[in-house]
Amino acid sequence: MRIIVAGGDGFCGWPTALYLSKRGHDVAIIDNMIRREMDNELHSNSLTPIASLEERAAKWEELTGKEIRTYDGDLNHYDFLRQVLKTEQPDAFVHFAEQRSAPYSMIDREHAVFTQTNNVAGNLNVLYGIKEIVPDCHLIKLGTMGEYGTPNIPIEEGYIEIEHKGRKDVLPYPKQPGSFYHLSKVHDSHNITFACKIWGIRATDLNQGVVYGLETEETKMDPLLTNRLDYDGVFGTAFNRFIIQAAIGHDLTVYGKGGQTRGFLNIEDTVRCIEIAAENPADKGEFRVFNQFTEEFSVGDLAEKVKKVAHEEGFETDIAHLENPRVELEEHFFQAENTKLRDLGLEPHLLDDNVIREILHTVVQHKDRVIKENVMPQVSWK
Ligand code: NAD
Ligand code: USQ
Repeated sequence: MRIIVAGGDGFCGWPTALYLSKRGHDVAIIDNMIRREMDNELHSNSLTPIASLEERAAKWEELTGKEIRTYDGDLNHYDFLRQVLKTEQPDAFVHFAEQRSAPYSMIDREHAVFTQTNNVAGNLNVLYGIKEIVPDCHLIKLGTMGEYGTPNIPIEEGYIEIEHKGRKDVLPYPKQPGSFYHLSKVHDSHNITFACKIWGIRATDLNQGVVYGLETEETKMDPLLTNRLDYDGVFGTAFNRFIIQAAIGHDLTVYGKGGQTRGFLNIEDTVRCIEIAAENPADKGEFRVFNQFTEEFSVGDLAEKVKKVAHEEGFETDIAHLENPRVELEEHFFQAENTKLRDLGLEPHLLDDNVIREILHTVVQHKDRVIKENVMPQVSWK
């Protein structure tokens, strides 16, 4: 298949592009490098040193003989996007290219407005581009489990059957997101639902949980192919942050009580889920929703798991319960469906001590790059 990976310079996008290329797909990347600019804005960095996208793609071609074409540009520049779609004629458009940090979206008005403009308008451009230029192309859109929030009933995959005043219907599952970033994903989902209905676009919304790990078989092939790894209080995510904190002897930063429970998955499963979605496209006019995570954990449990392995490896670390900078439930019911991707063939990489140990060993090699002032959370929801 001809596949565009938008956001293909990022944490999920880069390993996905390599994986799809390795599996024989013809891959092109769109990215405007804004994530690298945000590192500069935040005086932060990836824990791992990352090569430029051109260097990465050239190394991949040298090692495998497979070309990944790269387009440096913004989804919000519609003429640019149209041109790429005309040139590439993709069968699938994998859309990772959004501002993805909840704390970044909560810094102030400017960052909230940027997040929603970049994400919602960018996605709308993709929908128009597909309608206008490649109407059969399958949109594979990265959503988030956080669209659902933490309701006191089980979470379904996108839709719920409701009986009300003696009548029944299957309706979109209620959304109660917890940041202006998570809200941008809800707005995207609504726009895609509508576009599928009126134009007959085929789309899959992948409501992904929190991704952990960094390496895949492909990124390990050469240091120039290494994936980025975020650890700061803005872009770092819970589990990866805990492992890096253990490596540098920092207390593990559990926010509040630590009962916040989320869906998690290994980056090695992210890349496979995208392949599964691409190879099993939605029907024309169908807006399909998959919950993309493999296991549920509370952040407190994850911190305990990291602490245990870190101790075994000789790293002394404690768990700190910080005042929660976010507004969220710290103890709640959480039970979410995730059978659709498994039914299509996903065989999860589950979390065990060896997985934690392996990530810890990778992280330790780069621990001197950590900018310590960036580890504590600095963005408040209030
Ligand atoms: P990332 O920030 O590492 O990568 C996103 C990439 O998109 C960056 O390289 C950035 O430069 C690019 N980009 C952003 N806006 C763009 C635009 N307007 N035009 C072109 N390029 C643009 O993020 P990630 O962790 O790889 O996440 C990828 C996607 O997966 C996001 O949509 C995110 O919401 C979703 N997701 C991520 C996680 C996670 O744990 N990382 C979990 C669930 C969902
Ligand atoms: N948390 C801590 N300590 C930390 C960091 C986070 O306790 O040091 C807590 C948060 O308060 C929250 C939970 O861990 O309750 C998850 O936070 P996170 O920063 O790991 O993840 P989140 O902000 O939800 O966002 C990340 C990605 C985002 C994606 C989302 C999937 O950045 O792109 O959409 O995970 S989900 O959470 O399922 O919506």
